[in-house]
Amino acid sequence: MQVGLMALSEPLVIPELLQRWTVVGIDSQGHQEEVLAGWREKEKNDRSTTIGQLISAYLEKKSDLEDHTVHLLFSANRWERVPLMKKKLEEGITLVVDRYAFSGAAFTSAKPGFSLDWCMKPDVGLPKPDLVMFLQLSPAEAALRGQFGEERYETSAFQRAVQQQFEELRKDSTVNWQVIDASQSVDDVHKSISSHSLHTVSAAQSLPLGELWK
Ligand code: 2DT
Repeated sequence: MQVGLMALSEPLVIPELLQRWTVVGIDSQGHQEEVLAGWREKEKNDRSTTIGQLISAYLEKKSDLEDHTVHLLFSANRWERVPLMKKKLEEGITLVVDRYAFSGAAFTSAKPGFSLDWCMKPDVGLPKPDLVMFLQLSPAEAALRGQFGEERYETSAFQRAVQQQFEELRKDSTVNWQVIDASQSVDDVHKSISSHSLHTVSAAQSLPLGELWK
């Protein structure tokens, strides 16, 4: 089976991959983007699921949700996509998944009163990525990038707390974590992502789909 599943912080376009695979990205709001023959379009405002709409309004600060509730909604939003993800994987399609369960665990556990263990539980058993690429950028550098500060969670103090939780998650050797230095040039970041991806996609061809955190 051709299985490649990756989580990273931005959707990925790799010309070498496009020649051979459709890349489907599903982000935290259930937005889906398909990459076909080198052409890509992101429907930024596509709110394709009811749960996705609730999450979107919360992130844009148009509504408030209790912290446990929003955590479970994020997870439910992933689970509602699992049948589609499995179908695509069985068709030999490589999935590129933006953020995925790792952001779920890291962001909520950065809030007061939440343990990492509790935060991981709802996502146990999701399709397991063959590779997780973590694009590392200091919160100070991230703050200099465009539009930072508009959405919920975009404060440097909270981002630092989230980064610490990611460091905890990365200690889990059952997941193939690769840290990419995102302060490099766009070209170098691309080269690094490309080489990790191509290697993983080829290695994953003969492997069965795993279950996350099980
Ligand atoms: P995007 O930029 O990927 O839309 O994320 N988040 C994300 C959570 O708190 N829990 C989750 O499960 C996921 C996937 C990270 C927008 C923000 O939502 C946070 C930033």
